[in-house]
Amino acid sequence: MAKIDKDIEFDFDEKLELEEPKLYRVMLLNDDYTSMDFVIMVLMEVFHQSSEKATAIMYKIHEEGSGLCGVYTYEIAETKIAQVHSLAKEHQFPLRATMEEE
Ligand code: TYC
Repeated sequence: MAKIDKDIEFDFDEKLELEEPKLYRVMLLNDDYTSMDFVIMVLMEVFHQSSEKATAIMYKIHEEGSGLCGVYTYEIAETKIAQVHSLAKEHQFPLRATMEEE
């Protein structure tokens, strides 16, 4: 293989290693109307949290205004947020989720 080809191959590999996807924190926001049980259900079903962790996260959101549910790539984070909003609408709760870059 010619030297020039080796150099191109090396640069290509190095570029692949450096390009990691950005990650986004998905947060749930507190409100006065969504039931605690519904938030716990969302944390378990959408964010795959255990019952104990889901309960702890729900109380943190309730007390502090928002809380971390999980960290994902952009498209997964967007899908999780859409799932939360769809479930909330279905059950007539105003629950909102947002994402912020890590
Ligand atoms: N504050 C709500 C209540 O008292 C519970 C709640 C917790 C709502 C977390 C939203 O993201 C939330 N029923």
